[in-house]
Amino acid sequence: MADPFKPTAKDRFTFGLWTVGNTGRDPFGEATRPRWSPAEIVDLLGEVGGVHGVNFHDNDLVPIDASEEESATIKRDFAGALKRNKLQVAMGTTNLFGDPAFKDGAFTSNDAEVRAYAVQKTMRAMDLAAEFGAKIYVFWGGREGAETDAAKDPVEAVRRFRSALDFLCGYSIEQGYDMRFALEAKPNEPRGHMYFPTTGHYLALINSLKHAEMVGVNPEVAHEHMAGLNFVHAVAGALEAEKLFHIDLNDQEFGRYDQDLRFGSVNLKHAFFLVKLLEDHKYDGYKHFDSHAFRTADRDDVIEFARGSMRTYLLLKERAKRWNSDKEIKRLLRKINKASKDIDGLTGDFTPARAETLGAMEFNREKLAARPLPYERLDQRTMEILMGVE
Ligand code: GCO
Ligand code: MN
Ligand code: MN
Repeated sequence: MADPFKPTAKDRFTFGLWTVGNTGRDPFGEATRPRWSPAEIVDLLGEVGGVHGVNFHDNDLVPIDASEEESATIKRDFAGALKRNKLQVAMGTTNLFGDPAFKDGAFTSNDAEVRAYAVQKTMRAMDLAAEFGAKIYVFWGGREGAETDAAKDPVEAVRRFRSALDFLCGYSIEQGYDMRFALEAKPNEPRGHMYFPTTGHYLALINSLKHAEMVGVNPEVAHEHMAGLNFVHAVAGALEAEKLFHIDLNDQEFGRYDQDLRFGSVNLKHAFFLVKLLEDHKYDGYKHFDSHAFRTADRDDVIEFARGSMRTYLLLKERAKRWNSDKEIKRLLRKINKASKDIDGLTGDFTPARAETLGAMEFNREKLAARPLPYERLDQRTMEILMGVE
């Protein structure tokens, strides 16, 4: 029998050049793996098998100081590797954090010239992403934050960020790129504090944009967990608002530095409810593994890391299906949900008549409080399904 947990391009799993290409360098130590060229990384992903596509920051592909000739060679090699490995470019993004020019932010910098340079760099990065057919463009404001609020008015920072996005939406429309933007929040790292710390902050901003319809979010497991929040609920908010345009999957211990661990490797229960949510709501966008292999990994182990990320997703997808069809779960769900068309209708659209009826109703608080909610049983059965007990 074919392995049911073997990914195919249809699963829409993607990896970034900077994720599988991560060299293991950290603030305390040098690289433990060689720097592979973009084409070599695409070959590695081809070897992994079942990957849909690859994502890049402008400077993952073309170094910031590359000459036109160097840039042309890199792009040609990269295009060749995509073709021979049958991989797409799924998403593009801009590096607005690495260069010292962005030491105090990009779109939110106090320096008008830095702000203009950041917008120009993004326009060029969008050109590059469009050249390779990317239709999703991610904005992660790596340096959009502060260590001291004496430096700038945070309200002004929000306005500057909005104005850059409005401009870049206009640029995408005018160029006919047909891109959708996905905004990625993070509470801290590399800045002490970021101006858009959670997915909820971005969901609120989007409604104030000139082209709100083309802008959504790119939530990341680790980022929401760093803030001590429930990632599943962050994604639920985005799904309900029809703004889940992209997702960054990885894992993270609560209360630690940004760890970028392999999806599902820390918090299996959270990962299960996340996969169940995405599958129940038929999320059909890209699933991007924004994580790094352990610093101890060599090339073979990086391949295992990439395979493991996809395999865990597919295993959890199967467990979610199992959960949805489980007799005991179904019985418990029926027991805990007390639907009533009549009563729900009453508190639907407001009318004075409904308010009058509702106002006159009598509720028996003791009876309501006495209703059983066997959530212990439900949660234990959930855990057992997760642990493979049939
Ligand atoms: C991080 C972020 C980045 C972004 C990437 C895409 O914590 O460093 O998650 O990996 O996702 O820059 O814009
Ligand atoms: Mn991250
Ligand atoms: Mn990310």
